[in-house]
Amino acid sequence: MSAGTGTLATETLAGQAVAADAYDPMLDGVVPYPRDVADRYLAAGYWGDRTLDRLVRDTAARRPHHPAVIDRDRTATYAELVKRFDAAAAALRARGVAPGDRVLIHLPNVLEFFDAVYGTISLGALPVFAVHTHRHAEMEHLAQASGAVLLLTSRQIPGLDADAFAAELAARLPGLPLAYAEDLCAEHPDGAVRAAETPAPCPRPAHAAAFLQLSGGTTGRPKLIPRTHRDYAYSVERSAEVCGLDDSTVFLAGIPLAHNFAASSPGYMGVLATGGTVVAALNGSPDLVFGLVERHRVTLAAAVPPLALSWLNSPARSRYDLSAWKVLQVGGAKLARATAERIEPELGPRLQQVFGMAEGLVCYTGLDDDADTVLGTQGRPMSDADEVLVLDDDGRPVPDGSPGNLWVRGPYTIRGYYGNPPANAASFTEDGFYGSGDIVIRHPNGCLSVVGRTKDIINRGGEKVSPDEVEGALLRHPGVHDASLVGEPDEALGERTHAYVVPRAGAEPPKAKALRAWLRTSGLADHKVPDLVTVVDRLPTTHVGKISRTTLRPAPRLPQGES
Ligand code: OOB
Repeated sequence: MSAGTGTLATETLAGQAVAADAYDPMLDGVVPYPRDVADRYLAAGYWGDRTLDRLVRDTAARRPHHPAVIDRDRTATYAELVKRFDAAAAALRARGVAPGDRVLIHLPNVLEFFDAVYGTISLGALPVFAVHTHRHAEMEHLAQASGAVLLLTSRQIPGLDADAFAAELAARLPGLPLAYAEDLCAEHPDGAVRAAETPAPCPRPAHAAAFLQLSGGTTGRPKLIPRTHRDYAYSVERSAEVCGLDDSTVFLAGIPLAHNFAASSPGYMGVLATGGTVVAALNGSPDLVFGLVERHRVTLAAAVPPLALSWLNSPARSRYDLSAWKVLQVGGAKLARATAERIEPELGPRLQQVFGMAEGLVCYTGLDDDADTVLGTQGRPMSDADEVLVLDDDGRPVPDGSPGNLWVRGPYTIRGYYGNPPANAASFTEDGFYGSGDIVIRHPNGCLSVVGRTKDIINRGGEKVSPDEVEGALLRHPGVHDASLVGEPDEALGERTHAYVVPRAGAEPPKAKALRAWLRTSGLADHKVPDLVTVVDRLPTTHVGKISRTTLRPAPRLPQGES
C-alpha cells in the first residue's frame, strides 16, 4: 500500500529511523523550504524535532491521569489516549497502511476522531482532513487528489446513514477500502496490543510532511495543503503561548475539529500539547454547547461568526452557568463589529478574533488589547518571523491604513500546495510569498483588518463555497442550460449563496425547491446547496464573453477607494 514515502535513510535518533537529509519533506509534490531559510528557522528555534504525536505523548508522561478528551459520558485520560493511539496505529498497520500512505479522515467531533488522527500519525501515515459534512462528491475528489489508501469514517456522523454511505462509496470508489474509526481500538483493545505489534511512535522525522489539510480560502475545488510536523508544531505551540493556555484550560470547539482553526489555533493540538482538556461537541447548538460549558467548566471556546451569533441570540443562555468561560475565539470569516460588541456584555467571555488560513499565517487579537483593536481588527501575526506584505495590484507596498493584497511568508506558512504546480504558480511568488486573496488594512500597531477578497470564493459563515463547484453540479441537471453562483451580504452568515440559473430551451424551467433537493441527492454537501435560486433568461457576460459574477452581485463588496 505504500506510496510516495521517498527514501528513509537508516540514521538513528532515539531508536527511530530518520532521513539523512533534514530538508526533504519526503513526500512527492511537496515544495520544500529553501535550505538557507530552513537553517535560519532551525537556528532561531522556531522549528524543533518533535512530531505531532510526540507533543501529546510528552504531556501524557507528565500528567497521565488528567482528563485529555471528554466525549459525552466518556473521558480519556492522557495515558488512556496514548494507548488508544497505539491501538489505532496497530489496527491500521494490520490493515496494510504503511508510513507515508495517505488516510482520508471523515469524522465528527467524537473521541474516535483522535484515534483516527493520531493513530494514523503514530504510524507515520498522513491524515487527509475531510470534514464530516462532505459527501461522495468531495470524497471522490479528495481520494483522487491525495492518492489515499483508506477512508476512515464513523457511525456517529449526525444525519448520515453510515451503511448506505459506505455502500455508495464502495460503488463509486471501488479501489478505496473503508473502515470505521469506532472499530480501530475495538480491534486492538488496550490490553491486547502486544509490544511486538505496537509500532514505534511516528517513524517519520519532524521535517517530514505530517498531514494534508484542505484549502478554504481560494477558488476552485479544495487544494491539498501539506504541513510538516515541525512547522505545525511551531504554529500549535506558539498559538498556545499567545492564547495563554495552561493545564487548567478546558477547550470546546463548536466547529469541526478537522478544520485548521479548531486543530491548531490553538485548537485541540494546542490544548493536548499544554495539558488541558478538550471537550468534544457533536454540533454547535446553543443548548448542547451551554450544557457542556456548565458541566465541564469550559474556559475557552472557538466559533465562526454565525455560530457566535446563534449563541448570542439564544434564550437558552440564561438557563446555564457560564461563569467558567473566559475567552470566546471567533474566526474563519469576518465578524461584524456589531456582533463583536455584544459578546462580552451579553455572553460573558472576552472576545479574541482569529484570522488564519490553512496555508499558514494566523493572527490573534490580544486578551489585553484595547477595545478598538479587539472589536475592529482581526489581530496581529502571531510570530515575529511572519513576513507580511500589503501590496497594491502592481506589487507596490501600500501605506498603513490603506487596503491592499495580503502576501505572507514565514516558518509555518507553506511554500506550495501538494502536487499542484498550476495552483502554486497562481498563489506563490518565486521567493516564497503566499498570496491569500484577502484584502487587508494594516494598522500602525501591526494589527490587520480584513476588508474583502480578491478571489471569488464565497465565505458562507466560515464554510467556504466554491462557485465553480456548485455551478458544475447545477450544470449536470437536465433542465439547466447555464448557471452562476455569487455571494450576497447576509446578516447571519456574512454571505449567503445565490444561484442564477438559465433554463434549457424547451425544458420545463426548474423550480428552486426541486433544484435544491436535486443538488442534495447528487452528493453535494448541504452548505454548498444555494440559499437562493433565481431563474433568469440569460447571464451577463464580460467583453470576452465570460460570465460576469461581478455584475450579478447586488452591491459593491469593497470599501471606497478600491477597484
Ligand atoms: C481559516 O482557514 P481557511 O483556510 O478555511 O480559510 C482562510 C480564509 C482567509 O484567507 C480569509 O479569507 C478567511 O478565510 N478568514 C477570515 C478570518 N479568518 C479567516 N476573514 C475575515 N476575518 C477572519 N477572522 O478560516 C482559519 C484558519 C486558522 C484559524 C482561523 C481561521
